[in-house]
Amino acid sequence: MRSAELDRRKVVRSLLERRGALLVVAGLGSAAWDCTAAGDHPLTFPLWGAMGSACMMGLGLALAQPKRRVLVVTGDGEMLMGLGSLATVGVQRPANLAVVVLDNERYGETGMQKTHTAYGVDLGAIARACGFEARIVRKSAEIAAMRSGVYRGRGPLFYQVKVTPETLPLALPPRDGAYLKQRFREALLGGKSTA
Ligand SMILES: Cc1ncc(C[n+]2csc(CCOP(=O)(O)OP(=O)(O)O)c2C)c(N)n1
Ligand SMILES: [Mg+2]
Repeated sequence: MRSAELDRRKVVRSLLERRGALLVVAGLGSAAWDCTAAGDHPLTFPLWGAMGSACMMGLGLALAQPKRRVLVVTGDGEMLMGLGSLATVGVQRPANLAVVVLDNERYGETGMQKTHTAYGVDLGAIARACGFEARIVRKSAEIAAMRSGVYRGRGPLFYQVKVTPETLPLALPPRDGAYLKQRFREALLGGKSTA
């Protein structure tokens, strides 16, 4: 039987309100729509593709910007496609990186096919074995502790959030990848061309 589930839009909204200087990488599909539903923001980089690479994008940013907090918000399917990235993050150990996986146990974006987490693959245990501090989040009361980890905790942190498998209204970020990159770059670096 499925355990308690959270509303993914509420979870992401709670994580992104009063976000300050937080840098966000959003995995493709629903996770990116959730971030946009919480408010389109120049310091969010939504991936429109590149399934499996959200965590690696977050790692690159965290290493390049060690004074900034970096949050990767992605889906279980996206994370499953990039499992090797957890091992690489575990080797680099960026203290400023948190990964939040919105685990609906489905490939929601493509028709709700079950993912491996529906069959018991334990993403948190994989992350822990790679060197993350990993937590599972099932209740609203646990969101505040996750938020404080994201903004202040010692990374690398991994949160697997059990969310309801539901199809929600689309909230699409800008579609132009070059524009998104430039917008993010300018918001982060203030117009400078290099870090
Ligand atoms: C390499 C690749 N394979 C498949 C897809 C199609 N695709 C896009 S989103 C998605 C499902 C994502 O599932 P998940 O990350 O769990 O997000 P959810 O919608 O469930 O929140 C898939 C299979 C893709 N875009 N790229
Ligand atoms: Mg999913």
